[in-house]
This record gives sequence, C-alpha cells and structure tokens, in this order.
Amino acid sequence: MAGGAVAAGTVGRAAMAALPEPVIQTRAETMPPLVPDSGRPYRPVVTLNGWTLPWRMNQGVKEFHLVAEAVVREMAPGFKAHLWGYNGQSPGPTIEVVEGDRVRIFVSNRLPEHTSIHWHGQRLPNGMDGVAGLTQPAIRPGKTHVYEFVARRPGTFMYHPHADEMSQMAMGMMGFWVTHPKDRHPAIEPVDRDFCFLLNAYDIEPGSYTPKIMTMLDFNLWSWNSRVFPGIDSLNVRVNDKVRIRIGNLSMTNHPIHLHGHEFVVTGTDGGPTPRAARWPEVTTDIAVGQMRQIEFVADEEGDWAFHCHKSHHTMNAMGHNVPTLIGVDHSGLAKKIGDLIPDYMVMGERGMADMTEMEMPLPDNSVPMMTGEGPFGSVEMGGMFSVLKVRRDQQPGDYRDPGWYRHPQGTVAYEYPGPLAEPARFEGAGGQAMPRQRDALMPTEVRVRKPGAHGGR
Ligand SMILES: [Cu+2]
Repeated sequence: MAGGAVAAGTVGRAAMAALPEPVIQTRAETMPPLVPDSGRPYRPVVTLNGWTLPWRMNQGVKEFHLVAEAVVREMAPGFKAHLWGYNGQSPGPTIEVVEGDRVRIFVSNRLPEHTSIHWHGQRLPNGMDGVAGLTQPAIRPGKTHVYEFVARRPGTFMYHPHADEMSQMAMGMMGFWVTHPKDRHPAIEPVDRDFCFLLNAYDIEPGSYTPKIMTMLDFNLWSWNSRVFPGIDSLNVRVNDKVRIRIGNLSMTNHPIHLHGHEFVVTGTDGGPTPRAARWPEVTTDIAVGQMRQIEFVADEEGDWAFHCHKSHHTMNAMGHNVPTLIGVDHSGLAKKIGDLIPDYMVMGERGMADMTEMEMPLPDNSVPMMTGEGPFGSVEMGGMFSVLKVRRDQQPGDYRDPGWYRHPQGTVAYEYPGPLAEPARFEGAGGQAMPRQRDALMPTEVRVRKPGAHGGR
C-alpha cells in the first residue's frame, strides 16, 4: 500500500474552460481510497493494485479526463508487459461518482488507432453509449471526445472500448466504475471496506512483452487488474468488518471466484442491487464474461484466507499446455541419455508438477514462474488469479496496509502425525451394481501404471 494519494484537484476559474489536466499514475501498488473533497460524501472503494481518478467540479458537473495510451504494466515483480490502457496504467483508473451526479468525461486518444469508450451497464442517452460506428464516430488518434450523462442508478459498472475491441481489450483497455447511492438505499448496505477489481487475461510468451492479441482461449496469464500472483496485493481487513468485493469479468471465459473461511452473498450485479429475497449464501460465485458481481460478508474469522479463481489452470502463470502428463512414467536412464545431447535437460512431472517450485529451472528474462509465492510454511504453488484475505484483530479502521503473515495460535495448525502407519484394511467386496452384467461378459481389464518413486532413480 503506497502512501501517495492523489488529491482531487481544485482549479482556477480561467482554467475551467480548458480540458481538465489529465492525472497519470504509473505505479502498480494499491493506492489508498480517494476520499471525496467535493460533491456528496461516500465511503470510497479500494482498487486492487490500482487507483481512483481525481475529478474537478465545474459548475456542478464532475469532470474527468481519460487518456487512452500505451502503458508499461508491471504484472508481477520482475515481469513487465507492454499494454494499452488509460492514464498510465492497465486497467485504467476507477471512476467513482454518486447517483444523480452529472458527469463529463474527456477521452483523449493517444493510441495509434481509433477508439471509443462504452460505459458498461449505465443508463444514458444512446449517443453516449460509446459504440463506434453505431452511436458515434470513432475517436481518431490525437483527438479528444466528450461524454456527458447523469449517473442515474447506483451500482457496480465498468468501461472499455467499443472499437476494435478484440485488440484493445486483449491489450488491457478497461476500467472500473462505481456509482455510490446518494441516500440510504433499501438494498445497499453501508460497508467498512469496499474493494474492486477486473478479471482479465493475456497471452504473453515468456521472454516477450506484448500480448498476442489473436489468442482466443489459450491465455497464459490470468490476472486481476492486470496483475498475477504473487503480484496481487492482499485484501487487508479488521475482524468483524463488513466487507464488499466488486468484481467484473472482461476476459474470454468465466471465473468461479472462491473465498475460504467465510460465506458471502451476492448483493448486486451490473444490473443493480440484488433484491434481498433473491440472495443466498455461497462460497464460490461464477462470474461469466461481461458480468459483474458484488459479494459481501462479515470478516469474522481471523487468519490468512485464500481468495482465488477455482479453475486450477487460472491459478498458474505462463506455462506450456502442450506438455504430456508424466505422472507414473518411468524416466530412469532417460535423463542421462538426453542429457548427453542437451546439457540443460531436466526430467520433471513424474511425481506431479510440484517439482516446478523446488527446481532451480532457468527462466527467460521478463517472465514469472508458473507457480510460486513464498508463504510462511513454504511455496504456495500458485500463480495467476490468487490473493489472500487477511483478517486481523489489530488492523485499524481505514488502514489497508499489509499486516504480514498470520500468527496462528498454538495448537491450531495442521500437524504431522508422528506414530507408525499401519497397512490400511482394503475392502474386498465386489461392489453393488444396479444392473449386474452377464457372467460370461465379464472380461477383466487392468490399466498398468508405474508408481511414482518405484524405481531407484529418486
Ligand atoms: Cu478463472
């Protein structure tokens, strides 16, 4: 958590006729919430590894300036990607307004091709919807267009180009939008902490910098706000805080987002607050492409709780997918033979893939290991869409700093059984079959695998 909040600007009268000065942010740390200093008050959100765009008030209109441009995004320590985004980052800054606010957004295009911005989920005049060719001419390179509308309904929204979408979203152009309710809303509870992030994905070959924009499904970097574990900041809360997490999906597949240790309810979508009678407890919620989900819970269990996409390949970083399964394959003697031809050759996979985190395998420059992240008990063996909800008794209200690892009370950590292991009793019954087959049709078959570690090599 960095200390450098960007204050909402106050500008002289003469400057009001001009464009608002664009605010650029190039750091990838989670910025502290931007407490509003004008307009109706609200409790601001915290954007994971991101920030909120300051605005200026111009005769009652909230004015923002977004600059579409090429950016360098640190996706994890040691790994930078050449993306497109807004105001120095991908995703762009979060825009926060209040229900009923009149909003004017200047969009300057510093990309080599035309663009536009669609305000996903908003009620607005058709000509402000941002679909290039359909509701407006595209914003040509070097030009600035102005969008203006009233943020009519409170909720969780996002923005993204609606011009050459395939390239521009594959390059990282997107951002979050939150409209806070103007009064106490019957279906929107006040919360102590309010986090938001977007689900996105990239295909960047290890050792290179630019995403392959033609990739349709086989992405190798599954990210939250264009960050991958261990580059994603933890969500740090105080015991008994009421917590809201807003998530939007602008990747090419669905993500079942799973929280450990607590149950949550989905309190809203991009369609608005979910009626109370339609909420039920969950520990995983699937977020389909183009959808947003708002989850809420009381963080009443102390500890470091994993929070991740439940598709196991989405908690991995760059890896080749054309690798055969080697579990049970006997490599003995093979490594030596291949090693004579290729000195760096390593045999792996016959015991599973955990070896990946233990081997000192040389990586190309500018890449992240497939699974990594040192925890207090060893490697977490994760990558991609993974973070940690840190619930602490002594985390102060308004303090979002990382409290470090949880110190488990004595006797509350799973431990090794020191006694001898008896041979398990194996059940010998034939099993119950609802429809027994004919006796002479029973042809015994067997699949033979070599048990890992059964040869002398390891
Ligand atoms: Cu996923």
